[in-house]
Amino acid sequence: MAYTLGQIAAKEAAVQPTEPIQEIRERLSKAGSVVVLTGAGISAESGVPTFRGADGLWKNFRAEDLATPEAFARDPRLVWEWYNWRRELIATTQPNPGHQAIAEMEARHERFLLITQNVDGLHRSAGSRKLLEIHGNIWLVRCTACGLVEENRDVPIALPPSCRACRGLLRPHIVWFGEALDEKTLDQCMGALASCDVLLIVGTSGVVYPAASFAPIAKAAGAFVAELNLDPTPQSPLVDVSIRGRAGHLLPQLLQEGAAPDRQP
Ligand code: BV8
Ligand code: ZN
Repeated sequence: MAYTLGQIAAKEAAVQPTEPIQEIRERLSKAGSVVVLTGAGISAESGVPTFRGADGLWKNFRAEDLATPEAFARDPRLVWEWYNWRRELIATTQPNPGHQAIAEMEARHERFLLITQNVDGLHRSAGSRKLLEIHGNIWLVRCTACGLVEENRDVPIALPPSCRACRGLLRPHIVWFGEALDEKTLDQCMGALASCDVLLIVGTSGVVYPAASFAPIAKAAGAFVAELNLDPTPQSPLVDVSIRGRAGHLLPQLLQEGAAPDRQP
């Protein structure tokens, strides 16, 4: 039987391996439970510098040098000046289409959890509520003497900041290198990773633990794991699908019902 050119093209299209973005879209549409893990890359398009990329320096300081209890004990004013600089910058930023797409994903999935390493608060501003900020939040301060935690949106915060309850020295309510994550928060992450059908990892270099262990944990538990990231990462070879690209461009495509994926501009 002779096929027309149109029939041949249709047959070829039918056997094309689904585009990676289409595969993730299909997995999400069938998923009972979805977990999303984000890092600094999702806030890059909002103007928030990343930690390790090309622009990955915060005012010429490496996070590993200043985001530590030792640095704060040695020079609390320097650490607070660094956080004031970041607060001032983050205060001028808005969520981008990547943050908004994840908030929409939460609305579409009954069982959903967003785990973010970011401290900028942009996911909450975009409407995400089923959210664990595992490294804390730059708008929260904690008293080093009595442990009081409260929101403080002063930009800049007057230095040295003191606790309104006991006058103790305040610190950012952020998890620094060498500090343990909140146990309950970590348990919630582990529970979600052990039972999710899809783990979507967006905008993280996958080098900071324990977040860097979440992909293999979910994979071992049987989840479909996908990565959306500008650069390849140590977890790229481990995941089922890894797509190079900008979060603000790729994430909204995951929400388009059945649309043909458009190519990177
Ligand atoms: C813990 C808060 C145990 C600070 C952060 C030696 C001594 C002590 C500890 C360790 C050690 N060796 C290893 C460790 C463990 C350590 C660790 O992992 N270190 C690394 C550096 C090796 N981890 C810890 O210390 C953790 N705690 O292990 O505790 C313990 C147990 C009991 C008792 C005591 C201790 C705590 C880790 C938390 C550290 N705090 N942040 C602050 O922000 O002020 S981590 C910091 O890095 C940020 O939170 C950030 O989110 C995180 C990870 O970075 P990324 O988000 O991935 O950002 P990065 O710039 O690296 O990558 C961005 C990616 O996006 C890039 O790949 C880029 O290609 C991509 N991208 C860019 N633009 C876009 C994009 N993608 C898409 N679209 C775009 N437009
Ligand atoms: Zn206090």
